[in-house]
Amino acid sequence: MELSQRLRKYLIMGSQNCERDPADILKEAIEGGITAFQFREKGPGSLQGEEKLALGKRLRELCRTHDVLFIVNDDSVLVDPLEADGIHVGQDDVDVQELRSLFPKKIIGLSISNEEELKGSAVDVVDYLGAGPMFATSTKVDAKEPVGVEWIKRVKFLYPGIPLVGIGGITVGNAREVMEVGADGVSAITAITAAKDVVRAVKLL
Ligand code: TZP
Ligand code: MG
Repeated sequence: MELSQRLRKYLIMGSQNCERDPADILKEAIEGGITAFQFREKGPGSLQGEEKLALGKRLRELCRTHDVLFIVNDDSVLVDPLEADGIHVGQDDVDVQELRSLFPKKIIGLSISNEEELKGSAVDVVDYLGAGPMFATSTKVDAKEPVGVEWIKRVKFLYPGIPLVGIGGITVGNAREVMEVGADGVSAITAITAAKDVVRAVKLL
């Protein structure tokens, strides 16, 4: 399957986003039909060191068993131990060219929030882009201003060949808008992790 299709329903999550066992949430999200998962153990309340690795291994195994893409957020040290399919970074993280030389064959994803970031990024070495925040979000402490779905159109126009997912404030209610302007997928944290019925939320997405 093409990467653009595998990124269609993309859950991002760490234990700090969960009020119950992250593995249970991931299992339900897989049952609901996510196609990709990003292990983003980051920010206030997140696990570190051995505990982070141990949780990553549990979640990795679930993804392997169900053939869901497993991407690790911004932690190149975990890519090999977790046998991740790839790594996702933001603008303030490791440079993507450096990442590409470290991981010639892994999937590399990069977040881009505006034209300046896009122009300053080595888009040619990455496999997909994450554009956002689409809408207001309180999940990421240092999230930038919402850019809206226009940003999806703009990135698709400039880089029609690269798989693109929307991120930030995406819900069951607005995911359609993001897809309709040309995104290949939607990624979400809260819309899935905080859903009363995770299976149903993923299906509705
Ligand atoms: N990057 C930009 S916004 C965001 C990240 C990781 C948080 C998205 O979380 P939510 O709960 O889906 O708005
Ligand atoms: Mg960052």
